[in-house]
Amino acid sequence: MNLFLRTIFLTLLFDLTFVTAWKSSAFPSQPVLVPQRTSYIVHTLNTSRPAHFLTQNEWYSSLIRSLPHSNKPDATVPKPRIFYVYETAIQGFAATLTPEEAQMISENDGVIGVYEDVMFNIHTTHSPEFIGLNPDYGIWKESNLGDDVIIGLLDTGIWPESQSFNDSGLNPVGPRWQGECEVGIRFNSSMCNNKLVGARFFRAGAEAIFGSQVSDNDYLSPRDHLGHGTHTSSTATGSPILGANFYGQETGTAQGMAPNAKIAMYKVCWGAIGCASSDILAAVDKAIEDGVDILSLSLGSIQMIPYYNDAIAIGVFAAERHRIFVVCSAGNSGPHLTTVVNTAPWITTVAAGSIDRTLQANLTLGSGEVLFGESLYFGVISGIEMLPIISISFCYSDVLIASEIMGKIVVCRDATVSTGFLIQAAGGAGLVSINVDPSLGETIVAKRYTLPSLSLGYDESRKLIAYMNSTMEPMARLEYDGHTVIGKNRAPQVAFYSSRGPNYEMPELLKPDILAPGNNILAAWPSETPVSGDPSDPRRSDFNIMSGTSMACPHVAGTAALLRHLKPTWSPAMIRSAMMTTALVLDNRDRPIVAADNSQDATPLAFGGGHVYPQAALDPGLVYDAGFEDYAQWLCKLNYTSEQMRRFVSLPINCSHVHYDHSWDLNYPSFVVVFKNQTGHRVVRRRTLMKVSDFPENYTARVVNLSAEKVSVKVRPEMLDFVGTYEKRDYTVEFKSKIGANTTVEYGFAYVIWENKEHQVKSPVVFIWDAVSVFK
Ligand SMILES: *[C@@H]1O[C@H](CO)[C@@H](O)[C@H](O)[C@H]1NC(C)=O
Ligand SMILES: *[C@@H]1O[C@H](CO)[C@@H](O)[C@H](O)[C@H]1NC(C)=O
Ligand SMILES: *[C@@H]1O[C@H](CO)[C@@H](O)[C@H](O)[C@H]1NC(C)=O
Ligand SMILES: *[C@@H]1O[C@H](CO)[C@@H](O)[C@H](O)[C@H]1NC(C)=O
Ligand SMILES: *[C@@H]1O[C@H](CO)[C@@H](O)[C@H](O)[C@H]1NC(C)=O
Ligand SMILES: *[C@@H]1O[C@H](CO)[C@@H](O)[C@H](O)[C@H]1NC(C)=O
Ligand SMILES: *[C@@H]1O[C@H](CO)[C@@H](O)[C@H](O)[C@H]1NC(C)=O
Ligand SMILES: *[C@@H]1O[C@H](CO)[C@@H](O)[C@H](O)[C@H]1NC(C)=O
Ligand SMILES: *[C@@H]1O[C@H](CO)[C@@H](O)[C@H](O)[C@H]1NC(C)=O
Ligand SMILES: *[C@@H]1O[C@H](CO)[C@@H](O)[C@H](O)[C@H]1NC(C)=O
Ligand SMILES: CC(=O)N[C@H]1CO[C@H](CO)[C@@H](O)[C@@H]1O
Repeated sequence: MNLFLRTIFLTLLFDLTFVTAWKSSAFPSQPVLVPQRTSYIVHTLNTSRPAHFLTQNEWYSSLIRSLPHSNKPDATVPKPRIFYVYETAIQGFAATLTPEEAQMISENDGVIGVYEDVMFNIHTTHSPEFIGLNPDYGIWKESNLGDDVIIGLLDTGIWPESQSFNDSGLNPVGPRWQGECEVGIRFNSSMCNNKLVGARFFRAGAEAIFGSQVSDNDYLSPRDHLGHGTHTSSTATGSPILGANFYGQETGTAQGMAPNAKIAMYKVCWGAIGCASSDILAAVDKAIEDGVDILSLSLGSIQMIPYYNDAIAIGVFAAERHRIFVVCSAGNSGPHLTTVVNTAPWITTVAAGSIDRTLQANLTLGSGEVLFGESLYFGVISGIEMLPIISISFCYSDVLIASEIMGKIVVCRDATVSTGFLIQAAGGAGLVSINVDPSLGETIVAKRYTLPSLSLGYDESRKLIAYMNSTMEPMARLEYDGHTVIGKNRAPQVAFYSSRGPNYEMPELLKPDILAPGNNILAAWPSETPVSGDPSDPRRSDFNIMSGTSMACPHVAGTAALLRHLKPTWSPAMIRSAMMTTALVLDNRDRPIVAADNSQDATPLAFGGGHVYPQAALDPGLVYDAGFEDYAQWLCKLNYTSEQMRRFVSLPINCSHVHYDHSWDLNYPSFVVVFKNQTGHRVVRRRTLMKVSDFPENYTARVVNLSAEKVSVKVRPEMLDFVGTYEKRDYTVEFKSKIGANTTVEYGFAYVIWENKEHQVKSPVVFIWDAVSVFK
């Protein structure tokens, strides 16, 4: 993977159905928003405050006053210029500044970082049972469904009237909770309850950049207009609702992963604008103070930002130090390599997989052949007669000629919801969206078209094209009865759009960490928001089906809530380790999980440890722990200067004093080994295991060497005996390349497994042969 490709593949990390809609400027009623001003987050070291300032605020105001033109009246610069003061996640403030002013501020003593405010984007019920949760036994029952754990979500807000946030039967929140239910448009304190315990909104950062456009098409309050935050919150913690469905599909009980856990919503994302990093940081700052246990962020940057310039990575590092489990979506820029974002080791990074449910629809061809697709269209279309079918590569408005498509089924590549509107308006009878890009494979992102429609994967699309080639008068019939089919497909599969490793910032840290359900997920939806997100769509529903790593992230947040409740002493790293080492690498057919884009076995670069399996995570046997000291040493290993180190660690750290030999590595539950060109290149890694089971246990090491002809792997010692709980043991693994590297980058894979009769503690290993130093 070369570096040039990397930048091209960065796309919006948003629900895909919205992404495609946006790309084709589907919503003419929503103007393209143009930034009006620049603003910056100024990171200070509070111990360096000059003595004559009594408070941080005095010092910050004086920094602004010291700017050359700060006293000149300038109507375009808002007053006051400082719009946030940060006290918990970092020390510092956010202010409207020109780039030149930001540069001047950065030269002051005690200012350790100045980060331009950048926009992040949101990455867009059956799933609990699919991942092995059952109300009658196991982790759900034992954990009291996550009672008393508070999950903070940074998102687009929440629709408090949804039955998913009904607090019937829940205990009041404990006194340690300091959160608030902020008042705003259509939102007041009565809307919080024993389920939704806090709701705040942060818009000063977005307003500093975009002005009052922030409130266009959105509520100036924690209320959700876009729908994304309502969907993710109910996925993490929604109360059970019998018979939840989206126009008859996915009928069943909808409930979140931790149905008794409590929610705190921090609205930081605004309409078409996105989420300003200064607002996200302000929310993290508050969430730490409020007392959340878990932070779930289904959003990310559209650029790769080094950790030392990433205000979010720096801010959530403080959250981790408060023992908050931080989980983020990996991004929707797959299947290309080196696209994963949110990769700091104190963040758990989640990839998206499919579930074993298809929203089945058939396309019967004139030849009698039946093609299988999926549909979210909810009207009755079965029994319609055979209709002529016409193919129009990309269905842009200028090529849709009414006289040509009237009464016909129109075949389009990668159709959007608005394409559907155009076809409908021109008198088309139906829509078949095809995929002719093999790299997108068989993942079907069901879209909310308004006319009879279905979408086909790559293989079925090829068959349709061949049929249409073979006859002068192609005919077809859409058939669809509104039922979902369970267990028909191999699942999970890694969704094509799920972002992949290697980790650009630090290739020797495997990201993403874990896979969770993210494709075609049913969850709560604001009852006043159009189901397709398009303002001209008249359809409304209390539930909706969405896809993206955004939907995968809250599944892991909910799982963490169950673990936090049952294992209150476990650190965030222990919780992550438990999930990663017990994750599944086989699917519902007991075959290796495949990647939907090429139907090949998926690798740890796509799914980290594998598919999350909460029941097993409760009893992992052994865990890899890590904390502040480990992460600080790891930052040293990135060769950060002491200036850059101070952004994470307020005490001065001189990295050349940090002792580590060549085998030093972060105590992470996975391995990435980068080999340079010479044959026989040898790399040794050290890890420390901690026993969390109650009884003395011995473990033996086993290596699954999928690349055995290219690498030899030796674990020392081969056996470990543990007696007391929380006892620790060290081991090393030697990896030796049997081949030299070539000019292209190559990959190999293995698993290091510690096991006995009761437990299996499995770590994925990725080998990268990189002769040309594509990776740092
Ligand atoms: C500086 O900030 C830290 C938290 O980062 C806090 O514990 C400490 O009390 C602050 N010191 C001063 C002088 O404000
Ligand atoms: C919450 O659920 C309970 C039990 O299902 C029901 O009786 C009650 O009306 C619901 N509350 C609201 C506000 O809808
Ligand atoms: C909050 O709003 C609801 C609905 O508009 C209203 O019934 C309720 O009285 C309000 N509560 C407060 C505390 O203002
Ligand atoms: C359809 O026909 C065209 C031209 O005859 C040919 O190039 C193409 O390969 C055919 N496609 C399929 C899928 O058969
Ligand atoms: C689709 O085709 C399959 C196999 O022929 C059939 O079992 C199923 O009932 C069909 N579904 C609909 C909605 O017609
Ligand atoms: C850090 O510097 C050392 C010594 O110059 C070098 O071997 C190592 O590869 C560097 N690490 C990174 C992540 O750049
Ligand atoms: C860090 O330690 C090294 C070796 O002890 C020393 O040479 C260097 O000057 C120190 N750097 C700083 C910034 O203190
Ligand atoms: C590895 O390859 C690079 C680039 O081809 C070359 O400059 C370097 O000398 C090689 N190193 C070894 C040890 O072969
Ligand atoms: C572990 O192995 C040691 C010998 O190395 C043995 O004495 C001990 O009984 C074993 N413990 C368990 C729990 O099997
Ligand atoms: C490099 O190419 C040679 C010859 O094609 C092959 O034998 C070797 O395995 C390749 N190296 C890697 C790392 O795959
Ligand atoms: C998958 C694979 O190649 N496994 C091999 C790993 O190495 C052992 C012996 O070292 C072989 O027995 C396996 O077949």
